[in-house]
Amino acid sequence: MPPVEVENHGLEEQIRNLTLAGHVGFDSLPDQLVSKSVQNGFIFNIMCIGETGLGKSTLMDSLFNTNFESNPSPHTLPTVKLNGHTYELQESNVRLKLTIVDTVGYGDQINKEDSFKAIVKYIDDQFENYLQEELKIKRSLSSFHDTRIHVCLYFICPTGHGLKSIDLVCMKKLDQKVNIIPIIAKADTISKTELQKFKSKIMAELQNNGVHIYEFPVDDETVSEINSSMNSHIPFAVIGSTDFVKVGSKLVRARQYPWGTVQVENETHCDFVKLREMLIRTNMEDMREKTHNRHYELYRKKRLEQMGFSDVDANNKPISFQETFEVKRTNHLQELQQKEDEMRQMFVVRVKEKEAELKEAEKELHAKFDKLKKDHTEEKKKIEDSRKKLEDEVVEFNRRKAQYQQMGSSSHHTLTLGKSKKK
Ligand SMILES: Nc1nc2c(ncn2[C@@H]2O[C@H](COP(=O)(O)OP(=O)(O)OP(=O)(O)O)[C@@H](O)[C@H]2O)c(=O)[nH]1
Ligand SMILES: [Mg+2]
Repeated sequence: MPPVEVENHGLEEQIRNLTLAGHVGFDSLPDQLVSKSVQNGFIFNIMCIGETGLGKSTLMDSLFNTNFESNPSPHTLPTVKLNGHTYELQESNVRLKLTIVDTVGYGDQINKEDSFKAIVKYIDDQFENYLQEELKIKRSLSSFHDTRIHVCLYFICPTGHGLKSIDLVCMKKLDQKVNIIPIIAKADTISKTELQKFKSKIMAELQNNGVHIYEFPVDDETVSEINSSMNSHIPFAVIGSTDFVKVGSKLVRARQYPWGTVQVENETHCDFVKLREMLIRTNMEDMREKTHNRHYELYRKKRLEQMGFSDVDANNKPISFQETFEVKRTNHLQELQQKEDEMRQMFVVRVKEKEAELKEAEKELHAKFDKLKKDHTEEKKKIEDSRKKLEDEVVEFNRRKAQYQQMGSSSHHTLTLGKSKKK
């Protein structure tokens, strides 16, 4: 057995409980942690998924009691786009960097089944960015703008008829990647009795399809009571508004109808307050933590495995990152060497081929040259023959010419004589 293990084992057994004789001061650790966190500020990223015009922007304005000044989206986009905006908010001395990501054109396409792809890609991209930062030699995670989505508010259309197939497909695709809180949008358009049935129907459908939504944690006793009671109210039926109405002496967020007024923050009118309480005031840190410890961890594990890293080797024995890296490096070098050898062999073959080709061409050229030379000699011989013939003819011609001339001069006398006789 390696000595290190023995030592560790010994150490564990040696831990003893001691009582301090007086105040030392490390009980201030939680305070140090709080002040450090406050100094750094917090990051929270929300994704709103829901059909166009379902009240996403209005609800965000209502939740954070501000005006994010978002523009309505068109209904005619060919694909779903994700649109993120980051805001710096401050409440007392706590700074919050809030990012709201909106799905633009969700559910507007004819083929709705593909709507989730852009969303899945966006969520994975944010995980990937974080992973890449984490894998850097020189990391700066404390100043890194973490854009991983901490919560996804899924806006359900208040039809009263249960979930649409796009809702189930999308939530199923996302449930291992993000904390999903389903909410019934524009809940003022559905009656009180219908709402209860609608809620149970939605929960039954989610359960039947194995969709895991985010559950408020009940393991911390300070919030377990409220969280478990709130879990039974999911999906929250919410109403948003940018209008204010005077109730008594107070201005409250409300929607006014010819027959009456719906107050956003009135718990008998809708679950808006419950959502705000759970999302912002009670469980924001839990969602940040679950995103990091559960969803990101899963992504990281898958990605590292894809890259070929593992905690155990082929024989199920623990293997360190360093060892895996060494093995990969050796394999890589071997592959490189093999490739180089192959290339070299290929090069030799190619050179030989080229040489043979060249030789062939040379041979052809020689043959061509010989033929030309032969043709040339033949031609020359022919010409020579014709010249000889011509010369012979010339000689013959001259001979005849001389002969004729001779004959001519002898007959000339006769002719001249004859002529002079005539005269
Ligand atoms: N009845 C009712 N209407 C609402 C509610 N919330 C918003 N609306 C109205 O619905 C319309 C669209 O609201 P938005 O908040 O712009 O919706 P959105 O989902 O952000 O729309 P896009 O960003 O264009 O996809 C506006 O006229 C709002 O006044 C609600 O709770 N109940
Ligand atoms: Mg909007």
